[in-house]
Amino acid sequence: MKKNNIDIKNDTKITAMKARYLFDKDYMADPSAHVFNGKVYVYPSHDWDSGAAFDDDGGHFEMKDYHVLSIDGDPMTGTVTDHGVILDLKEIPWAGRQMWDNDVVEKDGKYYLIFSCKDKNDVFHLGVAVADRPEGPFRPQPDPIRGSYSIDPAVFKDDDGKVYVYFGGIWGGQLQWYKDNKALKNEYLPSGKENPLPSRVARLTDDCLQFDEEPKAVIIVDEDGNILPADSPYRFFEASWMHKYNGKYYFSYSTGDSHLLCYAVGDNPYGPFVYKGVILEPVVGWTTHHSIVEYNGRWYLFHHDCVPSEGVTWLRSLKVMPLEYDAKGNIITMKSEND
Ligand code: FUB
Repeated sequence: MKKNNIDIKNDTKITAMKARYLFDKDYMADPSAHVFNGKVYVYPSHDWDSGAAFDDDGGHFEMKDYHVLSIDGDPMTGTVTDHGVILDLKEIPWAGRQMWDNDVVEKDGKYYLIFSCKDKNDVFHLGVAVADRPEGPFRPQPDPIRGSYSIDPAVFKDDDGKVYVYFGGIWGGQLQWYKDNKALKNEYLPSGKENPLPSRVARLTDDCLQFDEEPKAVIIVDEDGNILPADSPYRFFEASWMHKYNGKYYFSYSTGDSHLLCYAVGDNPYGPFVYKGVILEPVVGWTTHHSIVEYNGRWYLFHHDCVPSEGVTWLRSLKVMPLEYDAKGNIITMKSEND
């Protein structure tokens, strides 16, 4: 049987996995989790009810600051601490509005928060803010990363110390405004059997403040080497993440309008990545977004849903659940269950 995208999905067994709501005192989303100094830190977006109307470009996500959470011990049971505001829109010289997803990497004892935000002309870029501790406070750079565009940065430090940022998101994330890293006169969103818009990856400079190279396309192929087409429900939309398992590079992402978290596996940080399957079935709410982290020999999927806000898609709540692999290194497909 030809292993096309649909077959891969239809063959899949779905495991219901109990998830924990991490923080019930506030709405937060897009969790980027990392272990720093033996503790899990979670860098989310900070949702609030701004009154902005819902639209297809995410105008209702009008976030204006970032917090960081830390967890004492096991993510499923440990006490969660909110360390408060680590960066405010008002402190970023170039920013206009909408502080969307962010992520943090540690390099040579400093912590670099890479974040997506619109400039004063309503164009998304990636910015950097630097701290001496994972809890911040983070000091923003005066300008965005040169040549950066779109949203959802995920930072990955490889075993050799090199740092890569994966980024991009279509529709409200503006990825369709660019081709070959240049702004288009007219935006273009591929459809049907055309190649889809890919996520991008670029190595960062040693000081983690700029791209060290032109961003490259993150190509996802099926097991026959064919690029997943634009009309595939498993194609990239936004929310890139990278982790390494048994020496392989696992690129995971949200499929946006088909509401899945999927993954693909490659042999190096640039890919190509071979599509492997669905990590998480759709959650309540339009967006789904995640990170994957190992803590004390166990793996966890951080994500969000809108159950506590009763489906208000711009008021999301953070969740965590165990993530498991089979003997071949495939991630077990899950459904997020509440207590
Ligand atoms: O939080 C705003 C946007 O919603 C993120 O950038 C996307 O990934 C989606 O989760």
